[in-house]
Amino acid sequence: MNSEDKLNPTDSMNLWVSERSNDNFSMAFRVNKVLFSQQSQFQRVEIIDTIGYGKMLLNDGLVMISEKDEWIYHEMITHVPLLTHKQPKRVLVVGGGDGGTVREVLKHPYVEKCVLCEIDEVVVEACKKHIPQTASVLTEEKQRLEIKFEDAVSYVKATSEVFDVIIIDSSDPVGPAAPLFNEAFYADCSARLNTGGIIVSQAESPFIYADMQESLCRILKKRFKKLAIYNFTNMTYPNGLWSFTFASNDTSLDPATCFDEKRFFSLCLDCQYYSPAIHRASFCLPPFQKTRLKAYLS
Ligand code: SPD
Repeated sequence: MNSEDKLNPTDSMNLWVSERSNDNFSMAFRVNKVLFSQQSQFQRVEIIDTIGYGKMLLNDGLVMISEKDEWIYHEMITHVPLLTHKQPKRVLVVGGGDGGTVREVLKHPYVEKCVLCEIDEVVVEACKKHIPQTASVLTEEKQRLEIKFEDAVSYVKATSEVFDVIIIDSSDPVGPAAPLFNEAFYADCSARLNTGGIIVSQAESPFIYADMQESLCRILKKRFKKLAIYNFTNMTYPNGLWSFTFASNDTSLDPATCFDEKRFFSLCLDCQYYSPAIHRASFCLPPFQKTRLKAYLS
């Protein structure tokens, strides 16, 4: 038997993992091997090696990241607010236990402290072991990173720390992440922002979760004078187009235009999706989304 005759184990297994969005649509990925599967105190945590998308993290069956394109989401959730803020020194990342957002935050040398508040230690430990592409920073960074295994709702309520940028890198609004989409949580977050502070949140898809996106905008609009939404496209999340909200009480901030392009080039950020042109373009919303959200955007 020569090497080409060898059986690929997946040919015989033909195993797929799928994320079902609703009764009529699901997305499926071909599995090579299940690397990790454990019921934590909060959710089922799984890491699966797929044939086409590399390793994937799933929480309660929902795909959080894949190695193939995690950098798109992580660059956009991070560099848009950090380059819009004039001098971000203190950053809070809520959720984000895979480490991808922290990796991007710490590319900014003037960030003195990054707090990662992740409820589920199992996610962090599993990612450190199996997905170093995002999580090696969680092992290696000793100086500027503080990891708290804590419910972020309780953390932002109790802490006296203040931040220049808060990034809500949550999973979907079900299970342990559901309270991260509530008004009470954003009220506490706004109290933890320095003057001129920015809060960015993962805001689901304008195609299939438009109601949820509108509900998040309604909540943010009550707390923040400036609210915008920006989009990116990706391969891993259902339907491709996905959004982040951008909120601040600094009304002079127009995130689509007032960001530090020179800083981007001087830092030589090693980006594969984010660029100043993409930054500007990401705030151009398609009419169906703009019409739906126009009452909230400012
Ligand atoms: N359906 C996935 C929604 C986005 C989840 N957040 C991913 C966390 C990546 N750090």
